[in-house]
Amino acid sequence: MSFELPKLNYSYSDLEPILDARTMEIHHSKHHAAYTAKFNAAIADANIENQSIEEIFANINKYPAAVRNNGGGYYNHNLYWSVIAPNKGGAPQGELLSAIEKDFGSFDNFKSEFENVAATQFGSGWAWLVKQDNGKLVVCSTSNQVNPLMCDADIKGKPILTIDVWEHAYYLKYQNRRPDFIADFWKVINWDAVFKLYKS
Ligand code: MN3
Repeated sequence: MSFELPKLNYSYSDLEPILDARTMEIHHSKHHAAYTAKFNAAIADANIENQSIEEIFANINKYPAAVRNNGGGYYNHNLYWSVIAPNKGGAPQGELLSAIEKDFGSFDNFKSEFENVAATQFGSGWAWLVKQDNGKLVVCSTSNQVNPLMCDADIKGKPILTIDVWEHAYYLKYQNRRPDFIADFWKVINWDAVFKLYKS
């Protein structure tokens, strides 16, 4: 089985001005496409083409680094594109809002915690909202292309929201101002998509 670069449900310019069209185009058609191609090559080399991506991540420490780096790059960007959309933002509603309030005290507390881990992740990486096996929601960050589905991640669970804090995700518009990008990111989050992941 080989993995395919997903088509986006919006055009590269639809998330302007937060995610500018040039950043979106390079990010999807170059970075994500390269991870996809290299992941397919890495799983062919490792003879694990018959496995699901979840199975691969559950044993990621047994495989060459190329499987982790490119498999993470493939999966993490898929999730990222799926939780953002034009004309979204705001706050989650109903059951997801209740779960966030239960585990973080308030939506504002959650926002602060998520912004803090995203801003303080040293170097390249991702920040996550994760649903753990016991149902509890937690926030964490990972370096490079590690994600919470990988067996050796510090915090494990099902990722339901993520932000890419690699410089390629924001540098053309925000340059060194990662915190400004993170603050603007709330305007493009698709909470309906996050809720679907929470319930799935
Ligand atoms: Mn990226």
